[in-house]
Amino acid sequence: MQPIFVGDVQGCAAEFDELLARAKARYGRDFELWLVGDLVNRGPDSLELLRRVRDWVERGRCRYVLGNHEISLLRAAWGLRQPHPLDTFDDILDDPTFPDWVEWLRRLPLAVSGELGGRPFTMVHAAVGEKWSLDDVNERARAVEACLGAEDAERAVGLLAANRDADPRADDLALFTRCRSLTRDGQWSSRDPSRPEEAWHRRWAKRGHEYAVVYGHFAIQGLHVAPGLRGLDTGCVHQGRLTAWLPDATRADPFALPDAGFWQAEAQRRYYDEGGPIRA
Ligand SMILES: [Mn+2]
Repeated sequence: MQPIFVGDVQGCAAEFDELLARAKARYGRDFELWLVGDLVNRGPDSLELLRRVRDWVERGRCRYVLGNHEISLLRAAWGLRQPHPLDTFDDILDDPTFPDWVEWLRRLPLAVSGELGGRPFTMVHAAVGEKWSLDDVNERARAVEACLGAEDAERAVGLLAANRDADPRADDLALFTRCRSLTRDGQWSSRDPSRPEEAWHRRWAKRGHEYAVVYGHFAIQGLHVAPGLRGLDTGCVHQGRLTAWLPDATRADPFALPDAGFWQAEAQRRYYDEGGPIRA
C-alpha cells in the first residue's frame, strides 16, 4: 500500500482531485492518503472535501490530523470565535448535519505515528516540541485527544476556551496545530520566524531525534525537504500549489536525501485576497 501524504488542502477540491486522479491511475486502489490537516477554510469547497475525506477515513484508506483551521471551525461552532472575513466554512456551519460534523471532527487525532521503511515517524499539522521524544509526542497527543474527544462535550469546549498558560493540554494543542517558530528563551510562537534558524524544525533537528516528522502549516516557507523532515504546505489556497509526498518505503530511510517522490498540482486560480474570498 503506497502512502501518499498531502499538504494543506484548505478547500481546494480541484487540485486535490488532480492529485487523487494521478494516484488512482498509478496505484489503482493500492494507496492510502495521509492528510496533514487544514483540509478546510479559505478555499471554495470545504464541505465537499470533508464529506469525501470522511468516506476515505471510514473505509480505512485515509489518516487525517487536526489543523488550526479545523480547530477554528470547532471554535466557531461553539461560539468561541467571531466570524472572520476570510472564513469560508459557512457551508459546514450551515449544513443540516452540522452537529454530526462537530462530533466527528473533535475525535480526529493530533498526531499519527508509524514506520516508513525502517524509520519511525509522526505526522502532525504544525510542529512537535523541540525536546519531545516520539513517546512524548504520542502521550501529549493522546492527552489532548482524550479531552477534545471526551464523551462530555463540555470538556472539549473548556479546552478550546482555556488559556494556554493555565492548561498544558491547551498549550500542546496550540503547539501541535499552530507553531512555526521558537524564540531564544525557548517559547514557541505561531509567528513566521524572523530568521531561518528560528524555525521550530531547525532546533528540533539539532537534537538528533531518531524519529522523523511530516507536517504542514508553513506556507511561507514552502516545500521543506531535509533529513527526517518533510514540510508539505505549499500554499495552494494562496495561489501556490498542492503537494503530495510519495515516500519510497523500500528504502531503509525514506526520509533521507535525495528524494524525488513529490507530485504537485498548481492552484487553478486565486481563491482570496485582502478583500475576502473570491468566488469562481
Ligand atoms: Mn495551518
